[in-house]
Amino acid sequence: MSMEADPSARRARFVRDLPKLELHAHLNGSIRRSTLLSLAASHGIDPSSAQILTRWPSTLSEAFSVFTVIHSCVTTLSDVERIAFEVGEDMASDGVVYAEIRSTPRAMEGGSLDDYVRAVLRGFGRYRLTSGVEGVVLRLILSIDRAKHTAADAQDIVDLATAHRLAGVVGIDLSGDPTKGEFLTFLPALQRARSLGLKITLHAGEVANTDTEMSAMLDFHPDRFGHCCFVSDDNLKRLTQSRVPIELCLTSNLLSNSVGSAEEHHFGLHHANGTVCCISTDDSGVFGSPLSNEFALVMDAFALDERQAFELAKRTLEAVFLPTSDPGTEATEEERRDWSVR
Ligand code: 6MZ
Repeated sequence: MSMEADPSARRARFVRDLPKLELHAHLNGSIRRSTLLSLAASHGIDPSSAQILTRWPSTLSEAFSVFTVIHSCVTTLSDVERIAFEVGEDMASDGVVYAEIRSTPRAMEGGSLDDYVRAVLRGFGRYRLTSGVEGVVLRLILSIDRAKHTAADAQDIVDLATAHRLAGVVGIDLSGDPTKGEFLTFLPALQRARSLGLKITLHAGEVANTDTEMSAMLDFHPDRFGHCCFVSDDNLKRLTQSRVPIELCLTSNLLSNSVGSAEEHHFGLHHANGTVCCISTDDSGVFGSPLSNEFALVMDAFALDERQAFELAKRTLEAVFLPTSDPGTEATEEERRDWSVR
């Protein structure tokens, strides 16, 4: 049977070749499995102790214990640079043409938060230098961790994002364990980020009983939302009216048990309502599903044909955080060098 005659091979090829935009991927959650194994070995960590290699997470809290293992393996700036470089390689080989990768700055061995951001950008730049003209365009979003950061930490992250805008930082994300922390703690930092011209995306409604928080998030009106699995009817109405694009991560939601089946995923609802739906991976290293596979899943579950899938990928462009005007010329020498490699 030829490649084109075999429907599953044709589907696999189509979703691989489709020019895709990835707008919701956490750097450490996107770690290549072989890299995680080798870093774990070099730290004398047995990865199977957290069951990371024996099965995929089956709850959100299990996914968070996997992040703890990853963070205990990724401990140096060169590890961070390596992951950023490899994420570029992996996304490009999956047919991703543009990606906004997010990461939570962490102080690590011999390095400040600023060094962390530089390490990620160095990894992106090194990827760009080796990839030639065909590669993925990479941008960075800095994450505030709602479970671990204070209001003052969040302000520091906004400062960092501002300092590195010319080198490719485009926005701020609020993420972390959704059962911990309060959105309102971070509101002043998010408001300041907005006033400084940074775009903002918020993880929202990832767990049940978060309606009050969702209302406050809708009042804030971010540039994008992530997940929105649990939203009351009233907030759903507001969400649709707001026209805020939503980053949707089907496999992540399915494995985390937030959604019962692909067919029941709220993608169907939002797509039918005309909301910009940004199909994303969340954590391809943790949930094991590259973006091409997420598109295949959506096409199968919602009977989308190739043209509709193409439209879906194309509409994601409306939600990117790239600045609409020139980033400006007030760059330091170092920033100009960083910028010139991508
Ligand atoms: C909320 C998540 C997440 O930042 O160290 N993260 N936050 N919900 C999710 N759904 C599954 N997936 C990942 O990448 C890992 C960090 O991203 C956030 C968590 O804070 C996690 O520790 P970085 O690169």
